[in-house]
Amino acid sequence: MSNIEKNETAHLNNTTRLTGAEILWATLVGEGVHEVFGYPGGAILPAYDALRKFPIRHTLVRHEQGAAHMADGYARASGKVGVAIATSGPGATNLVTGIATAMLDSIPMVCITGQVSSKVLGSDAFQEVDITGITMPVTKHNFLVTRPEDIAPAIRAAFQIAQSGRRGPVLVDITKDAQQNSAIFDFEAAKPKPYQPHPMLTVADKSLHAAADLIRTAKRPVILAGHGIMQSNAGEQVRTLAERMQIPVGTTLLGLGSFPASHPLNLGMMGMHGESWVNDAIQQADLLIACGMRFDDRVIGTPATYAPNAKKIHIEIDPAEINKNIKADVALVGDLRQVLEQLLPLLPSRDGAAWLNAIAASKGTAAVRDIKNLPDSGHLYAAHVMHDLWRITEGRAIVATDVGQHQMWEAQYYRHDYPRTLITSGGLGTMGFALPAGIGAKVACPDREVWVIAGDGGFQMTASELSTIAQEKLNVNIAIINNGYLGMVRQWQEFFYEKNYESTPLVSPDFVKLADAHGIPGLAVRTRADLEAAVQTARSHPGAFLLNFLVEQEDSVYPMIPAGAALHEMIRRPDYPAGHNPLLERPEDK
Ligand SMILES: Cc1cc2nc3c(=O)[nH]c(=O)nc-3n(C[C@H](O)[C@H](O)[C@H](O)COP(=O)(O)OP(=O)(O)OC[C@H]3O[C@@H](n4cnc5c(N)ncnc54)[C@H](O)[C@@H]3O)c2cc1C
Ligand SMILES: Cc1ncc(C[n+]2csc(CCOP(=O)(O)OP(=O)(O)O)c2C)c(N)n1
Ligand SMILES: [Mg+2]
Repeated sequence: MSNIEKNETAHLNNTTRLTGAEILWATLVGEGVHEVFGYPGGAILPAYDALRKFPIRHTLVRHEQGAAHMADGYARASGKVGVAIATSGPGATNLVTGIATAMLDSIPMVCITGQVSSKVLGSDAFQEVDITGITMPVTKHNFLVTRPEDIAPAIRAAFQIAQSGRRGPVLVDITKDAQQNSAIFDFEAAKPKPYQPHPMLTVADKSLHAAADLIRTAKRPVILAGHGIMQSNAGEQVRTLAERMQIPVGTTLLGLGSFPASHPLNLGMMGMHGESWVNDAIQQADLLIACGMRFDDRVIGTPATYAPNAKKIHIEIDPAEINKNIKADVALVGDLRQVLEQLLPLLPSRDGAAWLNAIAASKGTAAVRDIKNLPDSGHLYAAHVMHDLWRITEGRAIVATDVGQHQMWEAQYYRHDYPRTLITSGGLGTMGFALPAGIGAKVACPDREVWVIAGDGGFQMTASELSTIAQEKLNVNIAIINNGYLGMVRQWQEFFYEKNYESTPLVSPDFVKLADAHGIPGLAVRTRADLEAAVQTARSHPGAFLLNFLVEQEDSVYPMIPAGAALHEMIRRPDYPAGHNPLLERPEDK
């Protein structure tokens, strides 16, 4: 029996008797949730029935994977917890890819699934799956709730777990009878005990001083700027460290934006498709200061040959990351911002000119290899698109990318000066991520310009979410980098499988017509000359707009470290015969 009427939640107090379904929404409201992404079904229907009574905007997705990626994109753009909702069975399993995507990148997210009634649990009831079992390895934690009185404590614990320490996704599976039955709702009483960091998460003075000694005496130090900088809100502290000690900074893919791209100390992205001079600097360094990054294999190449002469200081919140991929000489386990606040007073300023000059000299011709500077030969290169999009949007857009070559070109040519402006699946590399993640980002930041950049392959994995954009009337701009291939796989086939382009050429629908079928206008762009006008048309259109960029089909992402090679063993863009060098600069690019 419900005690609340439509949209009347103000009178809820700690002795109100509510249905479990109402408790669910009331708890979410109490946690500050105003937007959720979901898809209904039988086992979650009591919750949907109660939704109209609460001040929560529900975005109806077209596939539950979309709900998870939207919640993820919402979290990455805002720093808040994203919420996704699905029914039992197939609804819940459709979330799994999105949950794993969030897990690998430590994104705070709460997924709520309906479950069959507690009395039939374990009987292979209609649409029953053991979703807590299935998601155990890809969640930070999960709950199965069978009683209405347990809903508020589980949801509140889920929010605390998702946001504390190393962030991540949490799933709460709630049986249908728990949603239907009633209990006293007491938001305050459901509060979890204060988060207790692991005892290891206090930095010992000894290790702080050891780190300070290494930094003071290093001749060739490099800061490795990772995703943890944004999660710890430590951009300012990292910048102080870099500027005061004149230490160059390389960033990971997920660290892009954590340290301004235009800052003179920023070298650019490291790793498999990073800049050669960044990787060379790391290989020659005598000290690496890892700030909230986890030495992913895309970043280190072969561990045995990684930065052989460097001592490593690893500042990291999760003790499990210490010595996992790379041995740390000094481990500072804790929140990055707090650790740096303790470390900075121990560090006087330092002159880094010799090392900075050496790195600048090492750039050589690599710095002008940019294909963004290709003369207009009538061909359109993906790098043109990224570079011009960056220029036209003044680097201020939130960009959600998919996975593949276009993702790497975006990382190389869209220069991120601001945190939380790049939303991309790094760890799992989930194709189909961009469109729903971009939708989530737009819902989180309605006043920001949002661009979805997807490949022709990945876009088709979640293209059904165009309907969500139409229904929700969201102003999201979409750029499809259409190369007619599963490009990143084709590139690997070109380099390592003797150009056997098995199953990578891709026939796609006419994306402009596809958008049109959803009431979304669009344009095809074939030349760089048409690029700017098309982008401006998209930007000035009040609603969503799709641009289908028909780019050079067999271009590859350079440089590239082949999997398993050392960081300095990069494959470089091939030289071109005299007179055909496409690396010439156009005056307007300078
Ligand atoms: C096709 C493809 C190509 C790729 N190529 C590259 C490449 O060339 N270069 C590259 O860099 N990446 C590349 N990646 C991405 C790569 O796989 C990893 O996702 C990325 O390197 C991880 O970056 P990270 O370690 O900064 O972030 P995360 O994986 O998110 O790790 C962040 C770390 O910071 C810690 N942390 C979190 N919060 C805090 C806090 N408050 N205080 C302290 N520590 C904290 C976490 O525990 C974690 O260990 C590629 C991905 C794809 C799909
Ligand atoms: C769900 C999923 N399936 C397969 C892959 C493997 N994969 C990585 S990149 C890629 C090709 C992507 O093609 P497209 O979306 O056209 O982007 P492009 O590389 O051409 O820019 C594939 C198949 C993946 N990352 N994710
Ligand atoms: Mg493609």
